[in-house]
Amino acid sequence: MGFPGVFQVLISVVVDLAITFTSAEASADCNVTSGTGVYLTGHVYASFSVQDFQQCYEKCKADEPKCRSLNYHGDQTRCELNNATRTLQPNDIMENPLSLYLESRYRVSLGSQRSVAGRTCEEILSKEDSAANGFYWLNSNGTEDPYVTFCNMKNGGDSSPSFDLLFQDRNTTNFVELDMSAQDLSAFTVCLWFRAWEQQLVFLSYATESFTDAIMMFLSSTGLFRFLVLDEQVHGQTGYVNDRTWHHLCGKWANRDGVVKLFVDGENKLTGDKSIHGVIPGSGKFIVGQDQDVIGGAFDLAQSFIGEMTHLYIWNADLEDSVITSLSMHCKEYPHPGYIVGWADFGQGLHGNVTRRNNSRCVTKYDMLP
Ligand SMILES: [Ca+2]
Repeated sequence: MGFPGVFQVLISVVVDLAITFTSAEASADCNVTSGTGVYLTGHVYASFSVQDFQQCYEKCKADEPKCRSLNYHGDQTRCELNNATRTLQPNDIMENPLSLYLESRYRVSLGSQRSVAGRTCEEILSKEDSAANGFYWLNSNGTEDPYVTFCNMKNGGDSSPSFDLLFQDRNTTNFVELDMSAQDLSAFTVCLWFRAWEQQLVFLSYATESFTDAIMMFLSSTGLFRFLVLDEQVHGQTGYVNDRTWHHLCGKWANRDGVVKLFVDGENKLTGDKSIHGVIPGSGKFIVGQDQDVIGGAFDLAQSFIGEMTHLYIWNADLEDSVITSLSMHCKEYPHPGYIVGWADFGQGLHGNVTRRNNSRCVTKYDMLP
């Protein structure tokens, strides 16, 4: 092939691109993901001769979303349709001066569908200029099943506060401990998400010198929920929750009116039949997954938590019912401002067979993606 032919092809491609990309948005898309002098190898599902680039482009466009990108080899006027993109397969880009690689401007954005899961939130943010806070498909190590997780894009895709704790078996050695601040509480709200593997679970307990059950939340094997505040108990039937789906649990209390309320999945399932007054002392021991009968110990094996937990937050106020209901809609970090203990605080203090899984798998029915 002589030089005139080469130039003719390049000019033809440039002209075609000028025709194809007329809007600023399309040009930006082209700059990010497409390129001349390169092509994607290993993901071709159709290969055929065409008259020019425009014809190749039309073929791909007609076959979206299966066609996610195309290679146009100007020296052979050959069109190749790919079922993958450079975005997802950056190592499969090859160089050839007379080739042109193009991702469809209508392509499915990274992380928006199971088939185009990203590796990390940061990767999605770097590949998709307009990625907003929300739920995305991820496949962290490229081998496990893709899963949906919340990505905090406003924070640069930093997913370090997004993790689950797995209580792998029922054992008194499995728990997470946190020393509380010296601040006394005349009101609180505690919320968490869990996916239980069995019945009969203690979610948390807070013990101080004067109250071993300053706060305690326990679901018994009969579906009876026991909620203790300042060693006083309110209880009621909430039913079982060991169905291996994620549930939102919130308890709140205020000395002001003495009312104790429990919410499951945003619904008020239990309101105490008595007023509990007093002040919960600070500087006590907060334990996730076990009931303390003395500070930091005397756990009961039959009550140990078994399953997954995430996004436990404590506020020093009794949040409005409507706020709790809205918190139950989406499983994500940073749920409501003003908390005094956040989920990131439970990244340490893990004991026994409690393991950390990065990128929380917790989603609600509203967080599901195609
Ligand atoms: Ca206790």
